[in-house]
Amino acid sequence: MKLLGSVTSPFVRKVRVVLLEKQVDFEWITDAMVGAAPLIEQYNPLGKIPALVLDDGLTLFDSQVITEYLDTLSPVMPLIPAPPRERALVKRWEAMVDGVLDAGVAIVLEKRRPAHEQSETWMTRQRGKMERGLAQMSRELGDHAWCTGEDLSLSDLATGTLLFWLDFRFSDMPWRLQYPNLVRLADRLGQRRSFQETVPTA
Ligand SMILES: N[C@@H](CCC(=O)N[C@@H](CS)C(=O)NCC(=O)O)C(=O)O
Repeated sequence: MKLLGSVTSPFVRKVRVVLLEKQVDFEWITDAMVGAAPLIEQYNPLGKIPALVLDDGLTLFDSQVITEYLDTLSPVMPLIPAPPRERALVKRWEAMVDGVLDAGVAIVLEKRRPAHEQSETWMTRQRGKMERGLAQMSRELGDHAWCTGEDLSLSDLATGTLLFWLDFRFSDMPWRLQYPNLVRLADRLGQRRSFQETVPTA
């Protein structure tokens, strides 16, 4: 299978981390967003990375569909539990992380527009989503070792990609001062090979 993505996308990093944790082999195509008619558009009509192209030609997107598919592929390191409530809690957490990322990516893109076209009001609205999402994650994590349930799951891997992406793109966001429990989680995740091998570069 082939993964189309970039080194800086947090959604792509989440999928790469899952691929490494699940020990699934893949070919990595990093220039999928380059050029006037980027390769990704041939695979995902929405033109968004990541996309996972299976060996039979079927292309999977978005990242939540891909992570769920990968978890069913291999029994190594189960990431989404089977019981309905536990499963929903993990999927809900992943949605919360991705929502914060959507807001963050929207701000990054807005800041790339000419200054006179940028909307402060709109960026403030996106920033509110990020701040409320992080606060909720920290509240729900509390003193637990992992975000949902007793074991490491997709919730934790997704949260790790978010937190490290904030360091990368939102270094002014004081999450490390505000949420010591998220820092502890990030410190533990950062020791995993899956995170060490997927560090974004500018
Ligand atoms: N919900 C999507 C979000 C993916 C996404 O927003 N990817 C960004 C890069 S971080 C992208 O490809 N943006 C290009 C665009 O929106 O045209 C997912 O989870 O895969």
